[in-house]
Amino acid sequence: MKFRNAILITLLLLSLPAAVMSSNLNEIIKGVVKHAHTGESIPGVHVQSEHGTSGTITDKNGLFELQIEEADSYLTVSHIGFSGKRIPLSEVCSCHGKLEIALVPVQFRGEELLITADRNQMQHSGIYGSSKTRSVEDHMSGISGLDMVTRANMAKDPVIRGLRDGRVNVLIDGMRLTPACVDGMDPATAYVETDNLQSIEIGRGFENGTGKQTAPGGSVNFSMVRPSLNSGFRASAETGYQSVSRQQFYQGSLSHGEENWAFRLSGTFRDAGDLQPGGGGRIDGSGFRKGNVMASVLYEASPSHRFNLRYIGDFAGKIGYPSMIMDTRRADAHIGGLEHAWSNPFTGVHSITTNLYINRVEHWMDDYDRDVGDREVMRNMYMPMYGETVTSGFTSELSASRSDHLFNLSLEGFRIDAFADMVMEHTDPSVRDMYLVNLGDVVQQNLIFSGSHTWFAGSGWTFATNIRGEAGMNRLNNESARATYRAEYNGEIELEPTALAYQVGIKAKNEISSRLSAGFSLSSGTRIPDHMERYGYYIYQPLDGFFYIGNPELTPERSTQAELFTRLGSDQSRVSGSLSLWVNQMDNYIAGLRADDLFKRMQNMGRATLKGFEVDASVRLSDRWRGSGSIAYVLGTHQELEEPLPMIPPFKGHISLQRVSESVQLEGRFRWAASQNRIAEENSLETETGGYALLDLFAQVPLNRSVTMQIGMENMLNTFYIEHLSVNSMPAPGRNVNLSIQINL
Ligand SMILES: [Cu+2]
Repeated sequence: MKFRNAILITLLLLSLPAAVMSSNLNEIIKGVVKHAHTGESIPGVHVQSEHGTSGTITDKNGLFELQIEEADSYLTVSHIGFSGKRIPLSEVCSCHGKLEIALVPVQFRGEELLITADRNQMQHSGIYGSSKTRSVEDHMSGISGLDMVTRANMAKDPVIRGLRDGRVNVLIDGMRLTPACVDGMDPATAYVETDNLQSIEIGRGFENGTGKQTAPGGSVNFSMVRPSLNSGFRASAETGYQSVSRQQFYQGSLSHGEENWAFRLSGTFRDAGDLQPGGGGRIDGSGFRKGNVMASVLYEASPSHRFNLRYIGDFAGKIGYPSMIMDTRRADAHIGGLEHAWSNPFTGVHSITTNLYINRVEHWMDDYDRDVGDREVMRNMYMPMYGETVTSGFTSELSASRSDHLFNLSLEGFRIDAFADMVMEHTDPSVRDMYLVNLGDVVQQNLIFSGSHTWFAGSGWTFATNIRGEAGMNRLNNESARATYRAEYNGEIELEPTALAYQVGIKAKNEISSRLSAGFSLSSGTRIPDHMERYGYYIYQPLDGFFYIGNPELTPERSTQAELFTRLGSDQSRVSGSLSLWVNQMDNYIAGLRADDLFKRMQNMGRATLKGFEVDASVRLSDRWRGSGSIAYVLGTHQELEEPLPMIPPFKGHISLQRVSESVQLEGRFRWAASQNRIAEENSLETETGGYALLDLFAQVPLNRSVTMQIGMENMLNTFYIEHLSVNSMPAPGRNVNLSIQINL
């Protein structure tokens, strides 16, 4: 009740000055924003007077109306993916008619990857934005507030503000994907190749998530490249080598675009050997081999209807997980989706985008290459495991605007079918094999409705509210799994639980001056337990070495978050930066409660609190030189257990210096992390890790119009270090010399 009152009072207080100041009008400017190359109008563009006293966004036809004050001298126009503009009002107001503003799309070298965090473009993603040899995880590694759980040489799991797994949504073009490995060897990042990426959108926390698919930790959405119309025939090829794992890399793509249809086909192959940690040596059995294909067809049925059919296939051979007790023998993923984009369906409605998808992931792992007679867990037993998931669903989003108001509505439905089992084969042939179902034909069905409203209220104020409702249903279909659960919970157990969840949030932002904006957000919501938390049985969690038993009767976990943020400058200014301070209080926190030295049972475990901050800064030192840096910190405490939350990333940051040019591009980077001594000891087993500092150097050299060479050296001093979020303290890569050649036709 207190919380709700606080929101109301704050809202009232905030809207007061806005109401007073907006009466101080002077002149109205009308205009239209167009694409400089195609002449198409651009909806959703931010138009503001310089002192931020008023602002608006363009409607479906790219039109806007803006009230300006005497004090204003410039109009700023900005939109993600376009170069911003600053227009002197002295020129604007004398022309009286409709102002026409042409925005030039940001010229990326090759097909450069755009990375945004909380909808702001991250400027320090490095010159390797156009290099396809870099894995997706590398591109995300410079984002403050985002960390990665490392298990092996590949496939890292994103952690946002200290939360991971079901608390972070990882989406591919808005599609959900459910890992098939019960040990987390196949996070969604495993199925995305850099070559197929247009952008990575990262949202930190509830409020900054990609809106409709928000989760308490945040979200990562990988937007895949769409074929472009009228582009003619294009081809690219790239090959590269990384010394640290003797990884060879080959990639190629073909695309063709006519007036109303286009296609793109691409393939990537990676073959990596054993990883070399800092200081030398090789980690035995850490190599992998993996191929990925993507096909995408775009068809424009009419100017307002576009269809995009796409398929991603990912096929991995043996992937070594030396820090775990088994390796992946094979992993296959098929991801398919059909998107329909309907632009300007009705007056005031910009677009309705609907996506239908289905994906299937299969995962085989075993320990046949291990010496099972010489280990502590499950000695003298081979444990081949199989997992399979099918995730199908739809999303439909509508975006509309009316004068200063922007509306988004979305409906999402998805279904997960998951199965996993294992055989325990004793090395002594006289002992009979045992069979265990880890996920007994689990079904999860969820329906989600969400809506958001953004109001550009004038006087530099922006207010946003959002609301989300979710209904979820779980089922356990496999008879033996049902029997197991009944026995585990003494018969009295609801095996087909249903649950409701909600989320509400508000956000207020004020442009204090043309260079500075600040605001806050408050949100509260619940999360329905996922299929693993409810029905995973005997799931080995290598993060803490326990076997987990699910709990069908878990109730939704609540998260209440507050954030203060301030942003200095914009993408165009010489100095820009942002600061976020946040706190996340989680009640009914879902975690495994230690039952004995081997088992944990999933429970709602009282209150956990996370708090932290992120700072990002970027400076244009000259026309060519750019500096940037970031730091991030998270503090996590489990109140009920009176101990730190496990697997919280250490205080860390980076500084980089870039030379941006049409010819030779250079980047030097200094990455560091402090030690992490706040570890869980009672309920979890965790080890402290020391701090480290690393130096990297990269260069990109165009050899001629179509050939570009990239060369780099990471961890130049070959420092030995262990990342705190690495599973079972697997050492991180040592000095890595990498080289790649890219050809664009
Ligand atoms: Cu696995």
